[in-house]
Amino acid sequence: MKRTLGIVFSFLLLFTACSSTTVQNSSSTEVASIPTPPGGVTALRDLAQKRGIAIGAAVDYNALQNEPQYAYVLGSEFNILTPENMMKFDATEPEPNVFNFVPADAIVKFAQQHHMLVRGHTLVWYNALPTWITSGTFSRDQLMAILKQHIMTEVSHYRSTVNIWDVVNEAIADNGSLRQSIWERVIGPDYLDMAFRWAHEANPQAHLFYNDYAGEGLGTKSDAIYNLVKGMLQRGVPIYGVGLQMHVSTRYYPSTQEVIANMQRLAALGLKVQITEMDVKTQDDPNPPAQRLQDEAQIYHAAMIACLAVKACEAFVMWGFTDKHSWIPIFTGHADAPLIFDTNYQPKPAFFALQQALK
Ligand code: 9MR
Repeated sequence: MKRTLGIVFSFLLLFTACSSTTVQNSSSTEVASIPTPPGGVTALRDLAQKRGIAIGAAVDYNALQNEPQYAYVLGSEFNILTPENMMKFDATEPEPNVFNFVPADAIVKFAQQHHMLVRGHTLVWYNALPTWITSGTFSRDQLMAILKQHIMTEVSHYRSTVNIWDVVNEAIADNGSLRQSIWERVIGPDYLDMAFRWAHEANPQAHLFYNDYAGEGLGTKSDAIYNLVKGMLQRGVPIYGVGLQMHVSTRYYPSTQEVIANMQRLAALGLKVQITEMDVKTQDDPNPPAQRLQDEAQIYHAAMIACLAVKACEAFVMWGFTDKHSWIPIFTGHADAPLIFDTNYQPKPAFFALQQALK
């Protein structure tokens, strides 16, 4: 399968790439042609491995199924992946107690075939819920039973294949308070502790994360996240780390110093950190396109430098890898170029900036 994709992609590159170099994949002895700079370098995953971190991307299931180039670049450049949508509540339990793991299983199989880790995303979120949850009326005990069953079933299903879980996603509001959600309203604030305990019960080996956005640097929200996870540790909740999503833009991004300081204070609690969803929005940037690409590259570079500077930072994951498949144009209604490969799967300045940072 992989060899076939490699051959298909090699032919494509013969026609489309301006520069390509023959490299050897880390996972096998096969040789394939992938886009590399003129000097020729190893894949990002090999550079990252030498620096002791994993590097990866969120996976669009349809693209993985339908585009050989997508699968080829994903499997060649990265050693960790996150299913973008297929492990969410609405995808995995569309009807009460009816579970569907078919798409997520296919993504996990791809990861195994390409020697990639999987970040399970996500067990408890206010969003991506099936209508039977959002329009149902449940007592506290009923909703606790539903959530426990959901978490236990999903984590158990992936007990031998998925070792990292975003157990709770985005539970803190932008002002630092606990975000309102069906879980918070019906169960109460202790739904977070419960979720981590149930996930741990289903797979005691799994590394359990709290994951959120806009809390990468210092400020109200990152303080709230810090206090939340500190409280969990004090209560003996089995939390392993914090996911810093890193959805930033060329107009707003936290300073490297702040990100390092935030990572270090989390590490001082005994937690690991991962950059889990990085992308760089460029659509609001008044600069010419070439300048935006340089600014974007510099922001990726700085985030990688922050991760490499903190021993507890164990992974650098982007929310996709090609501008052809990003949530940002869909969500904002405007074209954008937030990732490290362009829409033709050619590496952008941001790709080379990550390479440079990893060297
Ligand atoms: O990129 C995802 C998009 O395709 C989905 O429609 C959306 C709702 O499920 O979720 C997006 O991913 C989000 C992630 O799960 C959590 N952090 C923010 C991401 C971007 O919105």
